[in-house]
This record gives sequence, C-alpha cells and structure tokens, in this order.
Amino acid sequence: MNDAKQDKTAWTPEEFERQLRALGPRYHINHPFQVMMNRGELSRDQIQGWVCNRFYYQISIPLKDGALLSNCPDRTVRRQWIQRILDHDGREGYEGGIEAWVRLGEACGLSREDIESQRHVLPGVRFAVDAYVNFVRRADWREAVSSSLTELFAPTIHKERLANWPKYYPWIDIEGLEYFRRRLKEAHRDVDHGLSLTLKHFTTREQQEKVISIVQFKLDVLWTMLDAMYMAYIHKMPPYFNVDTRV
Ligand code: AHQ
Repeated sequence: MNDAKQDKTAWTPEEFERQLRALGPRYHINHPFQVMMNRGELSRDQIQGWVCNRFYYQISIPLKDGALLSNCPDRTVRRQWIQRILDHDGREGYEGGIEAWVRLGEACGLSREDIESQRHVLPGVRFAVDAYVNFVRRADWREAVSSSLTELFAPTIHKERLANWPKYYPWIDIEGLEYFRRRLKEAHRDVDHGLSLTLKHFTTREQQEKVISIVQFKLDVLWTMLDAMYMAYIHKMPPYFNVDTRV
C-alpha cells in the first residue's frame, strides 16, 4: 500500500477554485440525455418529459434557499442570498423563474396543469431533488452555500440551449426560452457570491476537500435526475413499465 504522506497543505484560493472547476467534466451537460438535447435528437415527448421533471427541481430551489437562510446567522449573507428566492418566486411586477418555467412548458406544448400537477415527475427525479433540499436543511449554511456551485458550469448549458433549441426544435415558441436567458445572468451573479463565500470560509485542506465532496454530491443529484429521464424517455422504461399496475 503506498503510504506516501498525503499532502495536507491547504489550497490557496486560486488552487481551490481550480480544483472546483476541475469537476466540470462531471457536470450534467455531458450526460447522454443533455448531449442528445443539444444535438437536436430529442422528440417532442422527450423534451416535454424533461420540462415536467425539471419543474420539480425549479420549485424546490426556493425551499432549498429558504432552508439555507434559516440556518444562516449572517445578515449580510442573508440579504444577498434572499435574492435567489425572489428570482424564482417573483415579486411585484416580476413573474419569477418558476412562472417562466411554466411558460417554457407551454411553449413546448404542455398545459399548465400537465406541469404544475407534477404527475409526470419520475420517482428518481423526486428522490434526487429531495436529497438536495434535505441536505441543505441539515447542513451548516456554509456547506449549503458550496452545494450551489455546480452553477459554475451552468452558463454554458444555458447558452447551448439558447443556441440549439431554435435550430433543432423550431416547434417550440422562442418566447419560452426566456427562462434560460434570465438564468444566464442570474447564474453568473449567484456563482460570484457563492464562490466568494466558499473560498473565504473553507481554509483548511480538510474543509476544502469536504467541499469537493459536497459539490460532487450535487453533481450526482443533477446526473441522477437525467438517468431517471433517460430510462423513462429514451429506453421507454418508466417505473413499472413491465408490470401491470392497474389495481
Ligand atoms: O435553473 C437553475 C437554477 O435556478 C439553479 C439554482 C442553483 C442552485 O442553487 O443549486 N442551481 C441551479 C441550476 C439551474 N439550472 C440547471 C440547468 O441545467 O438548467 C443547472 C442547475 C445547477 O447547475 O445547479
């Protein structure tokens, strides 16, 4: 067994950020479902399935951020972090991201009821999203902050959708892509805040490596959501597809 003494020297902030960004290949932009989406290979049903399932993620984000706020004693952090809830829930004169996601679904030919009923949400998607929210509910607020850092890689995924969907999915009303346009700006702002807090609060190597494992957990959440969708919509193997569930 190689017992070389493991280097336990804390990473500099620059090296810590490099280590975080090195997780990029595991981002769900590289999941086969997302790759097919960006190549124009998904059918209308498969796109609709993705929108319905991702809706559960979108409505869970404000609950996640509310849980983080409830655990955070730092007023300066809270007053900036709370913006994330308003971005999704909206406020006077601004419909918010969750409403924009419903409009994305309507642009894809879904009804509001198809989406808000959550009847298309796959068990695997629900479990993965709930694991994220429950992690944040129980975690130290600083670790919860670091779990949002998968958004380091989000701007590219939104840019790809904005570039590819009009080309490959002309049947989708382009107005519906507003969510991705907004999130592009919001993600950059959110990552700046989340990354600066993470680099500031985690200064020992042990803490920094814990953060790497937390971001890996969140990458697993996003990847697992698409695994469930791939089984159901690409392999046509939704839960219980092979047994008669009629009672
Ligand atoms: O639309 C997304 C969003 O609002 C958020 C909030 C953030 C978080 O707090 O974890 N993460 C996130 C993400 C959104 N969109 C995903 C996508 O692929 O469209 C990416 C996802 C993320 O990178 O965590």
